[in-house]
Amino acid sequence: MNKKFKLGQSNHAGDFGETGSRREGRSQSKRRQLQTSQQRSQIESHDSKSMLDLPDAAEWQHLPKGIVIQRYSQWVDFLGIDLKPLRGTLSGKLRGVSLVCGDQIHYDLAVKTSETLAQIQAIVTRRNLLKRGGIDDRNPWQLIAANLDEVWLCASVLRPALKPSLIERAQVLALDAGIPLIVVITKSDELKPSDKIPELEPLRSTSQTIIKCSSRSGEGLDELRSLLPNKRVGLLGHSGVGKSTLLNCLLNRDVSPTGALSKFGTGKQTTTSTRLIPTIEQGFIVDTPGFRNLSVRGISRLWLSEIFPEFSGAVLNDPLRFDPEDEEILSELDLEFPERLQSLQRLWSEMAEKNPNARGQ
Ligand SMILES: Nc1nc2c(ncn2[C@@H]2O[C@H](COP(=O)(O)OP(=O)(O)OP(=O)(O)O)[C@@H](O)[C@H]2O)c(=O)[nH]1
Ligand SMILES: [Mg+2]
Repeated sequence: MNKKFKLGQSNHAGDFGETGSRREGRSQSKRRQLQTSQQRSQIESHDSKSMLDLPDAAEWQHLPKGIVIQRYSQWVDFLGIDLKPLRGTLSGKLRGVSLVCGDQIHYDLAVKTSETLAQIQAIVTRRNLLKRGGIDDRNPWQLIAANLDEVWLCASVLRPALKPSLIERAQVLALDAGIPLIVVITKSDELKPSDKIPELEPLRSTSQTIIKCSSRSGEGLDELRSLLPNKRVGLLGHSGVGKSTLLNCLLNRDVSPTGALSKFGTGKQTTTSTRLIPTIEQGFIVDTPGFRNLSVRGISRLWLSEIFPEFSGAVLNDPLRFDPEDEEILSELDLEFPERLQSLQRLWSEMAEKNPNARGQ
């Protein structure tokens, strides 16, 4: 029986078969697939600027506007007029553009396929874009969500344990995106009434808003619910801190699956993709998979002075000059929370690992 093999995405697939043996064809096919993927990666290996640039949407303004719920490799789910969920493909000219939850788009109902009802023709200029540092030089950024009014950084105290460094990282990313941040301390029912959460002391001495809540006892839920109407919120936090449970409780319906805690640290989140959920009036919440780390790579160090206001310019300019183990230096700096020097040093060093492609940072 003749075995068939696929020639992949090559535009020149028809060149094969007429010449050479099947084996030759196969290796050529592989080579071409590699070339094609290299060409594609040249388009899509976004340098910092092209990754954030969007084609001009002006000529598509006559088309209806939607908002992205979730991006898949082949199509995009979005809310159309009257918040109707629709599935669409991306027009060819948007190839290589990174679309994220919360993006506003113009869609055309005249272009359908058997699986999709519309084609997305343009992305409206973003009001803001929440992103974190990328994992390698090919991906300077990992985009999280666009057009947010607030970021809620969720952190539990005990299970999983509170990591102040995650809060500092979220502060950096929110500042960089120009989005206000609220720190939401989840699972307060697990704490003794006497537990004052000393880990939060440094934050309390700043203007950072902190809201304590529990999806079990109901503490803090009314306050959070009152923030929802017309508000576009991004939910961030480690896996298992109770983001999706909180979302379900706030909306009194199961909109996002929740899971057991045992998998914390394994990298297996319950929420596996970033997804936008409509809330009250024009509001929405973007639920995200728990992050193990929020990288600040490539983000400007200038934000550090706002997150660490207790340090002088001399320390902020070069924190590594100061030995955090040296009692004399610590007493000279007169720090109420000496451990903050190490936090500052960690972020400062990571920010320096600037992506060679990142411009204007
Ligand atoms: N005690 C207590 N447990 C909670 C609370 N909220 C959530 N949990 C539990 O915490 C576990 C994780 O909850 P999820 O809502 O799935 O956590 P998540 O942050 O969405 O996790 P990922 O989707 O993996 O990022 C579940 O077993 C919940 O029942 C709470 O307020 N109190
Ligand atoms: Mg979840």
